[in-house]
Amino acid sequence: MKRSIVLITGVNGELGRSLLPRLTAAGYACVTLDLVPLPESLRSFAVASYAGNIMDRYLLDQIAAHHEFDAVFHLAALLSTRGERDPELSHQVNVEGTLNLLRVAHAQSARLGRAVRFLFPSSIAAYGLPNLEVKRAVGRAREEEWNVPITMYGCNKLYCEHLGRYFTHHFRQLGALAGAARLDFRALRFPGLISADTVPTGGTSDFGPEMIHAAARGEPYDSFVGPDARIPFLAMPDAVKALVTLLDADRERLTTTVYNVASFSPTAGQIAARVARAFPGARIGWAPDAARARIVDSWPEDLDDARARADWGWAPDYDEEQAFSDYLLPRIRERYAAS
Ligand code: AKB
Repeated sequence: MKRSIVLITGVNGELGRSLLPRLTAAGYACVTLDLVPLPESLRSFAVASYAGNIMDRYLLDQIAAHHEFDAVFHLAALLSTRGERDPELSHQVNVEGTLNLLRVAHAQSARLGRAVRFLFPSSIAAYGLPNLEVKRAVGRAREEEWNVPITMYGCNKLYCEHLGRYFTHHFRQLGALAGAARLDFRALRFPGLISADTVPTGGTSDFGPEMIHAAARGEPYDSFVGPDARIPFLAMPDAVKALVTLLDADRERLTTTVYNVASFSPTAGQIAARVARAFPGARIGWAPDAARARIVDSWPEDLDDARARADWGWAPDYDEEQAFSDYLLPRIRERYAAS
């Protein structure tokens, strides 16, 4: 039987590196795209890999002409801290790049005569809370609440959620082809992600993973947020599980195009305490950067993921204790012992 083809952009990022082997193991034929070539260690997981820019519309058209993909995982993005350093570039990559992918995937739907599924990692950054008092009062934010982000990245993600909804339900609604096959856009609002295998770059939730990896390497770490800062996190295997489960979810059961997913919500101080217990020599200091800490404070302290649970059976495998004891600590120890 012909394998279903999926296109993954930004495959060399944290999510992509974990998702690619998982999709291949599930029987998908993966075509990858990233600015830099796929590393040797991941090549065997892809049926074809392209090094290029998502701004290159000609390249995207070429990929679509050569591969009849049924689904796209559009992971390429500039994260929130990087986006604040260059907001215009953030808009180009995160919005114009996404629009290019939506256009290509939409055309592919028309060619195949069926809706291509477009999986989009959105973010907790789509929320914007005005101050800590409101943040504490809100607690677990629902998808439609507090959609007033304070970062360029958050604005980009929120707008792209709307673009995806538009391409799925309203594309060219006045045109003769208004009823033709459309896209099937599905977004996940991820909290901070923590992987045992990779360290993120350019994000503002990076203080969590940076703290853990620095301690495992025996290096000192000064946190850019204070010990009371709190946002939700998800262990990387759960993020990958959420993407793959949403890919396979029955369209008829989906009541929205955007779903929160979450698991545990420690403060930075609680992460530091776990790290100190696991690595007794850990040297964690506090050197809050007011601007980055303000961004973290504008994100909710938890996400209400009731819709994902009800519509497509979302449930994380790792709570905070399991994330550390069953996944992060054993794998990180092994990783740095080997290097
Ligand atoms: C970031 O910090 O920018 C990302 C995110 C929360 O989406 N990790």
